[in-house]
Amino acid sequence: MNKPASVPGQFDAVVVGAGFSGLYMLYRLRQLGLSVKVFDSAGDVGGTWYWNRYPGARCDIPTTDYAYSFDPDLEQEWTWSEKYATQPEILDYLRFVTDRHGLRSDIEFSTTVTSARWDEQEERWRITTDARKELRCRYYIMATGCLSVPKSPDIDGASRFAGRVYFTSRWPHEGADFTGQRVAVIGTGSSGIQSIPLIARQASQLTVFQRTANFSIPAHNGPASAERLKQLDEDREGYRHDARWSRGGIPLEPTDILGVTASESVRRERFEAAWAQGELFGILNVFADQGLNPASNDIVAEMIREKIRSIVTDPGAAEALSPKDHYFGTKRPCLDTGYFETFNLPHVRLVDLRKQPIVSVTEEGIDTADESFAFDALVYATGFDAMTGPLVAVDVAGRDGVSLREKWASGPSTYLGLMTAGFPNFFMLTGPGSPSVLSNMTVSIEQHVEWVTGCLKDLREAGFETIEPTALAESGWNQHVQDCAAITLHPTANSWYMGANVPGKPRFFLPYIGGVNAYRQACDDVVSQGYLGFRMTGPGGTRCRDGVIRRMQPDVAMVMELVAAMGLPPVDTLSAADARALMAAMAQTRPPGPEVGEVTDGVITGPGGDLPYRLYRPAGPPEGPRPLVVYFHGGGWVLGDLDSDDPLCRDLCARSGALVVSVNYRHAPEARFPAAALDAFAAVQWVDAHAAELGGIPGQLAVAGWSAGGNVATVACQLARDAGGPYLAGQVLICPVVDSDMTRLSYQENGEGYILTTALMRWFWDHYADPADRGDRRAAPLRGNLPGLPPTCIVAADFDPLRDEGVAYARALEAAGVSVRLARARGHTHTSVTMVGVVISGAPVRAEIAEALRNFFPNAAPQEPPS
Ligand code: N01
Repeated sequence: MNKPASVPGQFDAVVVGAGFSGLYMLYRLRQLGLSVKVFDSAGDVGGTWYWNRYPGARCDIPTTDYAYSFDPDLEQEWTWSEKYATQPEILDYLRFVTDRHGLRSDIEFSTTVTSARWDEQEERWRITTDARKELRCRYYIMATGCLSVPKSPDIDGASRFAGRVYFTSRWPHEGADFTGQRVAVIGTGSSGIQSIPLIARQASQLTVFQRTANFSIPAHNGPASAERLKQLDEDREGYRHDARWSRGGIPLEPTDILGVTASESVRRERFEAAWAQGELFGILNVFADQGLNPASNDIVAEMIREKIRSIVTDPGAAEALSPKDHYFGTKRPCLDTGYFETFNLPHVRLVDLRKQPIVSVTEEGIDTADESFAFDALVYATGFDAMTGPLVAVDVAGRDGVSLREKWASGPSTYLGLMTAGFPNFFMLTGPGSPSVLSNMTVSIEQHVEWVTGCLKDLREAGFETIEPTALAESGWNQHVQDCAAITLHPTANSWYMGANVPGKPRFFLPYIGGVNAYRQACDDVVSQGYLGFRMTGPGGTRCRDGVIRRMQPDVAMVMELVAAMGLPPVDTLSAADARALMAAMAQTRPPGPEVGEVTDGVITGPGGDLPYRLYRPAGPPEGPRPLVVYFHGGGWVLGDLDSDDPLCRDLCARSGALVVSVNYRHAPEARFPAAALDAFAAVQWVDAHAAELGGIPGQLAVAGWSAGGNVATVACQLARDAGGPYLAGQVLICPVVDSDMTRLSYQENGEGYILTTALMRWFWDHYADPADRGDRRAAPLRGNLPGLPPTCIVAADFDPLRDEGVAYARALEAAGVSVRLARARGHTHTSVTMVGVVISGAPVRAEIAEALRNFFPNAAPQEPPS
C-alpha cells in the first residue's frame, strides 16, 4: 500500500501516465516506501492500449515477450490467448495487473498534468493539472510513452468534412460500424495496415490513401509459439534474463551471415524462414549487415517486394504497394493479417498520393490533384509526434525557468534517455536516447523503472536529495546515440524515428539503436562508476564524478569485442615470422575494399634491392594523367606488405582520384634502422622520376602512410626537403609513429587494450632500432628540423597510444610555419580508421584524408566517394 502524503498536496513522487511504464513505476516506488501520485488523462489504466482501440489493433511483439516479467506469479496466472494479443486482451491484462497489486488507489484518471516547474528554493517540482490542482513532489517522472500524442492532420481542409471522422489513436469506446459505408483511410503505417483489412470487411467501398508504401510481413497469428512456451516453461528466469541481455529485448541469436556474401540458396532459405515465422526481429535478422549495407538490405527488400507482387493481383496496385523509397527496417516495418490481400477485393481501391496528392479535404470527401472522392467516414491513421511530443506536451520548466521545449528546440538532449541537464529529479521512462521503440518495450520499460528505483534508493542511502546529469555527460551520450545511428541506414529515411513525419520537427534520430544489452550495460556502468556524469546534492554536500560513459565508436567497440573473443596470442609474444603469418591469415577474412579502375604490380630498385610496388588507378574520367600519392603501409617496420593495406589504398585512390603507389620497404629485424626510411626516400625519388610513365602528372606528388608507414613517409619528406627534391605537394600521416618517447599521456591512457599496446610498440622498436638510434630524426622525425615541410594532414585517434605524438608533431609543424590539418579520429583506435568496409565510422575520417589529398593538388578532379 502506498505511503500517504505526509503534507497534503506534497508527494515524494508524481508519475504521469498509467500505461505499462507508469503502473510498474508506481509499484516500485511504493516498495521504496515513497508517497506517490499518478495522473493519466485517460479514464482508466492502459496508456497506448487504452486509446488505440481501432479494429485490428494488436501488439507486434509476441505476447509471450510483451508482458511484465517482474512478478513470476503473475506470469503463471495470466495466459495469453494468441501469439499477438488484441488490444482488448492487453488492456484486460493491464487492468488485471493493476487490481492484483491494488494500484488504482494512487491513480487519478481523466486528469492531465499541464505544467511542472522546478522550485529552486524548495528543491521540489510544482505540478499543475487541468483540474487546477497544484501539488509538490521531489521526483517528477514522465511515463507518458513514446507514441501517445497524435500528429494533428496536416492536410488542407481537414476540419471541413461533414461525415464521421476517426483517428486510429483516439478510437471511440463504443466502436465504429462501417457497414454499407464509403470509407477513406489515410495512412499506411502499422495502424493503417492493421485496421484496413477489418474496415474492408464492413465498408461498401474502401479507399486507401497511401503516401509511402510500407514494408509489411504476415503476422501468422494463432496460438503462441510452442517452442517459446516450452522454453519459458523449462526455464522462465533464464529466458527473461536472455531477453534483458539481448539486442532487441527478445532472446534471439544474432546471425553473422552477411547478405552480400551469402549464396543465393542461403539467402532464400533465411528469408523464407523469417517470412514464415512472422516476427519483426526475425525479418530484421535475416542478414547481419542488412541494417548497415545497402546491397544487403536490398536483397531482403526485393524478396519482400516479390511477395507483394505475388499476392496483389493487379500489377499496378502491386507496384504502388511495393516500398522503394526507403531501406527495409529504416521505417518501422509492420506485421499484418491479410493486408496486401485486401487490395484484391473489388470494393477496395488504393490511391497513390505520390501520383495524385491530396489537394484538400472537402465537405463530401477528399479532392486529389486528379479526382474528387465522396465518403461517409474518414479514418486518419496518420501517426504520432513520436518520443518528444509526449514530453513537451506538458509545460516543463527546470532551473532558471528554462522550458524543456526551449532546451529541445533543435532536438532532444538526454543522458541515457533518462534525464536531462537543468531538470533535477526529472526522469523520463523510455525517453529519447534510450532503446524504447526499437526494442521490446516491456523489457525496456522494466529496465528503466528498475534503474530509476535503484537510483532513488541509492540517493536516499547516501543522503542526497537531488540528481541531475552534467552537460559533459549528456553531450557525450547524445554523441554516442548519433554515432550508433550514423553507421546504420536509419538516418536516410523520412521516418518518425527521425522526426521526419511532423512538419517543422528537427531531423534527429530519436531512439538509441546500440541495443538493449549495450544500453543496459551502459546504465549499469554509470552506476558502478559512482553515477558517472551525474551531480548529486543533499544536506551532506555535493558529489559529482563527471565524464562520458561511451566514447568509443560503436563499430570500433564491436570489432574490439570480436578480436577479444578470438583469443589471439599477443603479437609481442610471437616471433616476427609468426606475427606476419597471423596478420596474413587475419587479412583473408576482411572485405576487399572498393573497386578501382586498374591495379598493377611492379618493382622499384631500392638501395638494398628490389622494392615491390602496387599502382592503383581510379576508375572513370578524366582520362589522362593524375596526381600521384606514394603510400607506405603500417606494421611497425616489421609487419605488413602490399596486401595488408590493399583495401585502404583502394579507398584512398577511389576517394581522392589520385594514383596511389603503395610501396613495400625492407622490414626489421632482417633490415633494421634506417633501412625502411632510406627505402621510402628512394621510392619517392623513383616515383617522381617515373611519374609520367606511371600515368601521373610530373611534379604533382604527395606521400602518405599509416603508423610506421607514416613514420617513413614523413622521414622521406624531411630527406627530400634536405636534398632539394623531389618536390612534394603534401603528406598524409595516419596515426603515425613520430617519436620514440613512450611516456606521453596517450600511452598511459591507451597503452593496453586497444590492439596497439605499449608492449607491442616496444616490440616494434626493439625489432627496428637500437636504443641509441631511437632519437635519430630518421627514427623520431618529431625531433627533426621541420620548417619547409609540405602541407600536412595528420590523423590522431582518441584511443591510440600514438595520439599525443601525432598531435605534438602537428603543433611542432605549425610552429615551424607548415600548414597543418589535424584530423581527430573521434572514438577510434590506432587500427580502426584503416579498416575499410569493416569499421563504417572510419569512412568520414578517410573522406577527410581524401579531401586533404585533393587540396594538395589544386587541379585534381573531384571524386565521388565510394559507396
Ligand atoms: O503511424 P505511422 P502509425 N497525408 O507514422 C501517413 C506503433 N504501432 O500510427 O510514411 C498522407 O507509422 C504516413 O505517410 P508517410 C509502431 O511503432 C504499433 O501507423 O509519412 N499521409 C504513414 O503512412 C508504429 O510505427 C502497432 O509518408 C500521411 C501513416 O500516415 C507507430 O506506432 C500498431 C499524412 C502514419 O504511419 C506509428 O504507427 C500501431 C498526410 N498528411 C502502431 N501524414 C503494433 O502493432 C501521415 N501520413 C503494436
